[in-house]
Amino acid sequence: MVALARTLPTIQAENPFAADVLAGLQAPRKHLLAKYFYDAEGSRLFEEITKLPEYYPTRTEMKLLRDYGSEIGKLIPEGAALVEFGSGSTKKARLLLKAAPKLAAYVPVDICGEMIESEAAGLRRDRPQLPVLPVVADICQPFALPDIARNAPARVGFFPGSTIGNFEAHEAADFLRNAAKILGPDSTLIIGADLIKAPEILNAAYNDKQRVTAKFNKNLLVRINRELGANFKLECFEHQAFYNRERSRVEMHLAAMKRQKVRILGETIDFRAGETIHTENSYKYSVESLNALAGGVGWMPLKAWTDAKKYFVIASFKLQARPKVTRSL
Ligand code: AVI
Repeated sequence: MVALARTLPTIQAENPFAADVLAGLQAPRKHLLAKYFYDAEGSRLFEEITKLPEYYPTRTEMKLLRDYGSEIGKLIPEGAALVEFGSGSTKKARLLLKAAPKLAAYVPVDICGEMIESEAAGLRRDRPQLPVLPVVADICQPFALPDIARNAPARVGFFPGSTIGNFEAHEAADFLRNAAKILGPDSTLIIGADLIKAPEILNAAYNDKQRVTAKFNKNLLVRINRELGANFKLECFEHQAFYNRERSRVEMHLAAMKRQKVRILGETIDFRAGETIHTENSYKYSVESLNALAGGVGWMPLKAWTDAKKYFVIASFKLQARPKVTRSL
């Protein structure tokens, strides 16, 4: 019998996870995409991370929303639609919704349908007057808003959690352009981002004593073993996370502790001792660099709120009206 060689484009069409993993592990610098962390166990581990003493971002952003919620809420006009990008849990939106009691709709958008449907059900129970209209979509791709949100007199986007930090600069700019198209002219955008700070604090946040972040990182290998039939030996890889000052980012890697071979989808991947798989970047911003990124694609900075230690920022932006092209006679 002739074995049919399945090409990378075929695998890509059938199973993008398989194709991305193979391409990443066969690249000269091995890497995996951070979006694949979030299977059921990865999402559970991330929830655990947000409660760790060393991981300050979630706690700090929640406090900012509690302290300045009523001020931030003033950016949401009566009758507007609030669109949350990559929402997952509604706990942050709830703090904003408190300050914006009369909305046309709250539209949580997430790739994981199960999660937003169950969160939406909870919110509908607590706010029966508020139309909660989840959209299952990739926030980096164009998608349509529900009619109520599209026809509302105003739209406000909300992108908390410093998720913007997990994008490369060009991806962040693409996301911001996509958000502008989805929200439309005159809209407002509220973004939560982690700020540049002392390396010791950043290094501790991604190397917690309980090793939950290490488990979260290694869970990617568990997922690859389970879903793609690979044979990664977890005890042969170690979690590494460090702040790269030149690039203003925390990098996460999985380092091979010795020379080894791993089988995956009929391929053999060779690892040198110490060689790493780069699994995540978490970019840290300054208020100025965030404003420059957003301003560069038409989002003009309004107001920004930071905590006393300047660990985190919630920044707001208004979509600049496109300059009218006047034709000279
Ligand atoms: C989801 N994201 C903003 C987290 C971060 O801090 O970049 C993911 C994470 N990775 C390790 N710890 C938390």
